[in-house]
Amino acid sequence: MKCASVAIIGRPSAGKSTLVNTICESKVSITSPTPQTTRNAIRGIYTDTRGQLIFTDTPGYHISDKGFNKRMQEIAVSSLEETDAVVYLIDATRSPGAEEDAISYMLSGLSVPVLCCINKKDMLTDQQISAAREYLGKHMPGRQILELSALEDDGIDEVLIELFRLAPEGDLLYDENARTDQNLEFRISEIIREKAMNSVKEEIPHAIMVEISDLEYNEEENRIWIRAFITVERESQKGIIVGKGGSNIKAIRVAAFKDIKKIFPQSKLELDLRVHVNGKWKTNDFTLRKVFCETKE
Ligand SMILES: Nc1nc2c(ncn2[C@@H]2O[C@H](COP(=O)(O)OP(=O)(O)OP(=O)(O)O)[C@@H](O)[C@H]2O)c(=O)[nH]1
Ligand SMILES: [Mg+2]
Repeated sequence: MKCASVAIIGRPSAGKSTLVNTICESKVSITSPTPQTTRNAIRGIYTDTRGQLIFTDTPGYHISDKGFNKRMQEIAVSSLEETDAVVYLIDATRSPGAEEDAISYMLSGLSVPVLCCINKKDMLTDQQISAAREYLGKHMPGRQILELSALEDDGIDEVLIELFRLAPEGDLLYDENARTDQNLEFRISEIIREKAMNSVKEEIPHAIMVEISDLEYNEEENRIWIRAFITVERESQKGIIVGKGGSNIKAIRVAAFKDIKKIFPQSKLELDLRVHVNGKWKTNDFTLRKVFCETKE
């Protein structure tokens, strides 16, 4: 039996979270066309007869105004050295720039195996593929290169074969049916954040936060009741999230409901979604909690 920890590294929007979801056959990590969607290190677990691969989906590396922070890079490198393998995902639809150079520089010095994966094969021309191969050949010499489409589940088997080949012998660390180690509240809040992010444009997606204020299970009725708050930074953003006559928040609710239901297929589900402007919501939440408690008693 084999067991390995695998970190997925790449630029924002390279498709890291999509890859984890495709491999784990489940929405483990949320995705969107907006760069910097993933905000935490998210674990996705894949198990078959060969053993277990524990993936860490990471927030995309990006260069801030101050450039790549050296200390941050050192931390990143030392934590990557503790994994059994690294998947370096490249989005070859975009030409590599300073960001890609910084990532490949950081990864090229690692002593752990790095599997270079050219993603979005479904969209790539032959020229783009050979340009990516040339880039990787130069910046990641000696590392293996695969091509895949995380979105269309193409080339994934080859990635798994290679990762299991690299994996050390070991017992399973998680239950064989586990797909992620995230707690329920976090998973639900991330699903809502994904739907909210995907419902708006430009800078608003980054202003969105989601908090679950209540999560209750009524065993008698087999009913799950969730109340969540979508928090934004400004009143104008709240208006956009709510939409005309509440149309946007309704659409977010319907889409989130569908995905959350997959976590609880056998139970009745109630989802109460509200929008708040950051800084104001805590007092309101307290009132709501109180009201709710009073109703319950
Ligand atoms: N055509 C195509 N699109 C893809 C593929 N993989 C990912 N995408 C799209 O690329 C966008 C970004 O995907 P994510 O998985 O969120 O990217 P990420 O690397 O996790 O991004 P961050 O979390 O922001 O760092 C989404 O719109 C995906 O649908 C692929 O293989 N082909
Ligand atoms: Mg992501």
